Amino acid sequence: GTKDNATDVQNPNARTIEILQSMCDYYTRISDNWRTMAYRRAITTLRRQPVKIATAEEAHRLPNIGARLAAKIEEIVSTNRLRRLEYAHAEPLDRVLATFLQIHDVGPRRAAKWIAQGHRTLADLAAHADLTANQRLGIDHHTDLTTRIPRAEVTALFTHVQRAAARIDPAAELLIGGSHRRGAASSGDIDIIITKKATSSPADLGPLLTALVADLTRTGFLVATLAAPHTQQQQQQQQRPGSKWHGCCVLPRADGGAGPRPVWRRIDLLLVPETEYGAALIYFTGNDIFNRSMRLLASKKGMRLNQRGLYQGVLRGKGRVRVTEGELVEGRDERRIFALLGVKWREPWERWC
Ligand code: DCP
Ligand code: MG
Ligand code: MN
Repeated sequence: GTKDNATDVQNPNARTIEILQSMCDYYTRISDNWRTMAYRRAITTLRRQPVKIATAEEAHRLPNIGARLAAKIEEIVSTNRLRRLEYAHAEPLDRVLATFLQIHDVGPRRAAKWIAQGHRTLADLAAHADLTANQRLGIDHHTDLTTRIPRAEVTALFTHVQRAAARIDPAAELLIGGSHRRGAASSGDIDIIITKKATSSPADLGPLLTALVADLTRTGFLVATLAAPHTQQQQQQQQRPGSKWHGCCVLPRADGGAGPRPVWRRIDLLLVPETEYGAALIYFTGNDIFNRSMRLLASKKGMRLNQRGLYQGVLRGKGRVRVTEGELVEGRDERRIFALLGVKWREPWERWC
């Protein structure tokens, strides 16, 4: 989806970024990873420019923008459109694929299979396809779940969860991660990191999660569960206790019922023990490309970074395949992990790439 498409409208290059992002989304859909990365890098560069970039020459002088992308930027600024994007959108199956890929729990293979079976609309799928419960939920609430959440609503949803958690356990500490922590004007979902002093495993936060989900469900805040820890599927996939709850929520109405129907929002509750808090903050703040570059850096230095910590003494064999797990160097402190990797601290809003 349009993951980082949260550029401030005030940005002098907002329109150019919007069109390049649509082009990038198209390349993501057709699995052209090379072009996807090139567009993402160019968008990150443009987002940082304090002035409008209007000509190919200006664009080409900037980092990570090649000659062809520079020409496209000039085309966008001078014509307010991009012909290549219009060709892409004219491919009828591309639109179908784009729609199917928006459904929760649907990947490129599932979507391609439905297209091969002749399905072309969400209504086709709802009526004739074999759907999991989550896929059906994603289709039934498609409009809501593909609407971005304004920053102020993310904050309001968070406040509601935070108050409920405090009533259950005053020692619980909650924080909004994801695109919101990176300063996005709007988010695709709300990612809430939950921790507590003196915890060393997600299991230590299990009782709090159970009570919190029960309370938020009873009060009508949580309206659907997509995945919960300790489901059979999660137990098959991970050896350690589950640490994530995925579902949907709605903002309670101040007027207690009147007014427009509230929009369903995607919410993730992430259980993080204190011992892993710094590493989890890095991971759940993202973005995904920033995470990838941090992990690569760690591996180049003979270390390993994941959402639980930074490890050293990792032995790698042929093709950088890991032979030993290594020992934990740091998990708690976000800044220390940056320092140990030898990278300058970057504020969350500086982590768009
Ligand atoms: N993440 C990752 N790799 C993935 C998925 C997620 O590194 N394949 C990390 C980085 C993300 C964070 O988890 O920033 C939260 O994931 P989201 O899918 O919620 O993404 P964002 O919050 O960044 O964007 P959005 O506004 O679309 O939710
Ligand atoms: Mg998110
Ligand atoms: Mn999320």
